[in-house]
Amino acid sequence: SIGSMRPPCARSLPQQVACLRHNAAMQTSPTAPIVTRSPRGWALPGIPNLHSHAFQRAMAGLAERHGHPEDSFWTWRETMYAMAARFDPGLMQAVATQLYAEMLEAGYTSVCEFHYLHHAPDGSPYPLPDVMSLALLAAARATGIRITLLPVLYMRGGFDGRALGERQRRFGHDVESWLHLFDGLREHESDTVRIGCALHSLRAVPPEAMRAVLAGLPADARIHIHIAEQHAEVEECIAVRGARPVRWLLDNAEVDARWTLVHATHLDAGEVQGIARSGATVAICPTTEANLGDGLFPLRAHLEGDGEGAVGRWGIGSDSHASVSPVEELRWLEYGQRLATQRRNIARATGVASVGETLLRGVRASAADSTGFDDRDDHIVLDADAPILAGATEDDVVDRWIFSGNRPLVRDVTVAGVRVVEDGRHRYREAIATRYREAMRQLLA
Ligand code: NGQ
Ligand code: ZN
Repeated sequence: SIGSMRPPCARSLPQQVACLRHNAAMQTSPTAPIVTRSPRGWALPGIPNLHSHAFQRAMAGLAERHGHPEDSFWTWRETMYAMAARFDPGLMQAVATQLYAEMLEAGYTSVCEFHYLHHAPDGSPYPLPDVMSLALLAAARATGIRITLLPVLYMRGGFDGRALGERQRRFGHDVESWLHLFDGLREHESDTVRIGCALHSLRAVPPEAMRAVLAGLPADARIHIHIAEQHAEVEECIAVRGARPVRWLLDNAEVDARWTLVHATHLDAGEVQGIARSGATVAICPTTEANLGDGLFPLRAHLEGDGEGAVGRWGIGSDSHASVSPVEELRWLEYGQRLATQRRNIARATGVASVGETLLRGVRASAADSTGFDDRDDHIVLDADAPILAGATEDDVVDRWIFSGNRPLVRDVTVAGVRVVEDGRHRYREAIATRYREAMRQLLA
């Protein structure tokens, strides 16, 4: 509703500065080329993967059978909980290592790991309470991917404040124990490791707890939250908190460029404008949102923003890892809109004719704010000798990469100065896969 909308910059000074900087950046038309010809092929910046639950890689393709006459997100979640229940730190590390190697081979150079599988199966903390987090950091280190590890605060089973269900107990913290975990993990920060904050969802975090955690964070911490993914969640939020989820968040937290809103699928016009003005990034996960039957993110409206120059910022995530491919996420982001609108070339930005380049520039524009990394020197190289790129030029190579064929074109990947993928293969591909097969044998036993 227009009445409850805040003016764009009625907020603290640092936020106003961030807001202005963000608006200025978005209005400048791009000048520097985003793709260059290098001796080994076409060099592009790396793609950040803004949303991952690594353990779910182990169930990709295993929830595609009728189990219930009305299969939905909520029945999928039961299958997912059953898989989560089987994990221990060693299995987590093996699965995440395989996943991160696959991400690098596909062209992702960083991952925001939204991590909530913290405790032993009965819900009690492990003797080393952060051992699951350490397993994820070890996986990232072994593969060379940058990781923004987001330990998740997960406290309740629903908006009504009910306790966590039996299979959710592994996820739970109170504010104090979460802050303790966060502080300990911060000591692992490095060139390729950032620690941020994740609030699982408005469902799982009561308002007072949200305020307490946000007040306890350092000023530079990135904050990610699942929001407005399912209609049932929107309806419950209205019933219990008197507002739609995104509206409630904008009105109850100082949402700014440090924030990443994951999914944000179900929005009204005021929420679309509010997100654009806030400077927050939306992490869109097209293949998972399709797989789970979430609904379609309103991309065009988001890119148009508030109509006064603040445009929506966004990135992509592979989330449940039904697919591990930036090509597929970006392709389906655009295709979903075409199918729904019966129009073509939906992703648009001032000064860029190419849809592929618009998409690539879009994911780059939010990268640092969402991940916390300066990853400008990371790059991927596409195989210029691939037949499908025959005759490509700077002007069309990104469109060809995203919108033609299925052969993986990523030849090399360099992260923080290290070439971790060469000729399409992660340098430790075989050893990592061997360990992963053994982990899957245990998980499926
Ligand atoms: C998750 N995943 O936490 O893994 C969620 C499902 C929930 C996605 N929303 C569980 N894709 O939201 O409660
Ligand atoms: Zn998620």
